[in-house]
Amino acid sequence: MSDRNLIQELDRELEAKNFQGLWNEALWKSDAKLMTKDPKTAVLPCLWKWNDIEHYLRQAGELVGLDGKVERRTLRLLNPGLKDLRGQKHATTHTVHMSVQLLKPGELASSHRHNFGAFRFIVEGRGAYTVVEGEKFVMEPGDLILNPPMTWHGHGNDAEPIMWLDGLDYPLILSLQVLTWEPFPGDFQPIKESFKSAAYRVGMARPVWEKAAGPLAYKWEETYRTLKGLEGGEGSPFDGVALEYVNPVDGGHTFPTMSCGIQMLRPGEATQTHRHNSSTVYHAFRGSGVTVIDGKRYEWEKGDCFVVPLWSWHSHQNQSKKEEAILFSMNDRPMLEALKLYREEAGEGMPKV
Ligand code: GTQ
Ligand code: FE2
Repeated sequence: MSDRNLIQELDRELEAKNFQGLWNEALWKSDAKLMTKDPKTAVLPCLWKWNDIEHYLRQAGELVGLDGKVERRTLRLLNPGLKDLRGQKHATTHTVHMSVQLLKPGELASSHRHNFGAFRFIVEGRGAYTVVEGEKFVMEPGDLILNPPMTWHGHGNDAEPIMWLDGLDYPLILSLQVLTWEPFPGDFQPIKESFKSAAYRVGMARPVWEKAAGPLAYKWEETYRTLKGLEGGEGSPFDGVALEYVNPVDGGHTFPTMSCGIQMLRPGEATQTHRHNSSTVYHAFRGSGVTVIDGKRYEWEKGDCFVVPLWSWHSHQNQSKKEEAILFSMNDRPMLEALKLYREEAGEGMPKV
């Protein structure tokens, strides 16, 4: 027998015993495709128009009730690049999910808990509320409400139709194969009317008995005041007047897995190009502009959502000379930093918008 045949025979024998030799040519060839100087991702840039989101969500609002069979009325933003990947669930990026949720007046979305983290960023409508660990958080446009892993939560609405963004680290938790989910015994968790600790949890003086971050809300009024206060300053060359929603418990990222941000692009402001190996999902909260991703223009207006995949060159521009533009965003940078994998590069001399 030739050496080649002998190797093939060896490979077959190894396979039967759950081994694999890296000398296997086909294997090395497919591995070599991954061994590149720059990271490779299946995540594609994608833009979802608010017109579509709103249209389909309202349609679902008429057709789909929250009757116990439907846990949440949410529209998921699916990345077209992840659809056909074998074994990979549909998601907005490989690590995070963004959905838009509609809750109509008179509706209750039952309480449950899970070990994936979640946040709500309110887009439209006011007066509905979410109950997290018995604490009632009234939802108003621009508010960010954190729903840490394993906290019980349900939503209620006795006001007007409301739409908000759900940000979830679900795809990561799923790929780690540790996902858990439980319904609340008794359907909706009662509100602790007398207990309003969330309001006191976020200041410079904090309760000593709380070791982990509980639910909390960043009210739009305060966020906007900070943005406006920094308006006359330098800002970030890549992001304009950009803020991270810092977690007050440890001063770190919003979640151990996800970071949320809000950035104001001043009238006519155009940022420098850069790239990093975290991916970002954006939502245009105010104004309109264009984001150039690897040389391609993505024009966005109020309500639109879009993805900037990891390692793609990108820059933003506010196209209005008069109005400010405000982008809300989420990214998976904390996951990469925790693993000491985070990298970024400035695109010196890269063409701008
Ligand atoms: O509102 O609790 O978009 O559990 C996905 C999973 C929303 C929620 C989502 C959830 C929720
Ligand atoms: Fe949930």
